Order: sequence, then structure tokens, then C-alpha cells
Amino acid sequence: MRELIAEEILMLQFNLSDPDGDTLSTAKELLLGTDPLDADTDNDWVRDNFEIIKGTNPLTGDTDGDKSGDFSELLYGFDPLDPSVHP
Ligand SMILES: [Ca+2]
Ligand SMILES: [Ca+2]
Ligand SMILES: [Ca+2]
Ligand SMILES: [Ca+2]
Repeated sequence: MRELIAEEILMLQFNLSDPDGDTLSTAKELLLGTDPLDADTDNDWVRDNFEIIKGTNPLTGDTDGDKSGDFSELLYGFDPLDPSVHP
């Protein structure tokens, strides 16, 4: 087996590492612009990985800008991507 060069090892660690435990790898978080050391970058109580699944913006607590936070919209069954419906 050939030896991995330094950059390959670094990339491998990046791809596999998940220090904040939000299931998004550090490489992916850097791509998304989220904080690889914070499972909830925008502190809106919705974890980064869940925001990706739901399609909400992991960098803002109110994706559709209707003044109702993503967390409460999801909690009460409203569409966090539609500003015309909110709690
Ligand atoms: Ca992560
Ligand atoms: Ca994160
Ligand atoms: Ca969040
Ligand atoms: Ca909202």
C-alpha cells in the first residue's frame, strides 16, 4: 500500500471529522459556510444537519423573514420557507 501524502490525509480527516456532532463533516460545513465547531451555527435551536434536510438557512434563525423563528415554525407545523404562513 502506498503512503498517503500529507494533503490526502488532511482531506480525509476533514471529510470524516465531525467535532460538533451534527453529522455534517467539517469539509461539508466549510462548503456550506456553517461552523464546524458548532452544531447550531445560527443558535435558533435547529441543528445544522436538520436545517439542510428541511431546506432552511443554517445561517439565519428566520429563513423566510416573517419574524417567526425556524424552530417555532417547524415545531408548530408551519412552513419555515413560506412567509405567508407562520404561528
Ligand atoms: Ca459537523
Ligand atoms: Ca456545524
Ligand atoms: Ca440552526
Ligand atoms: Ca420564519
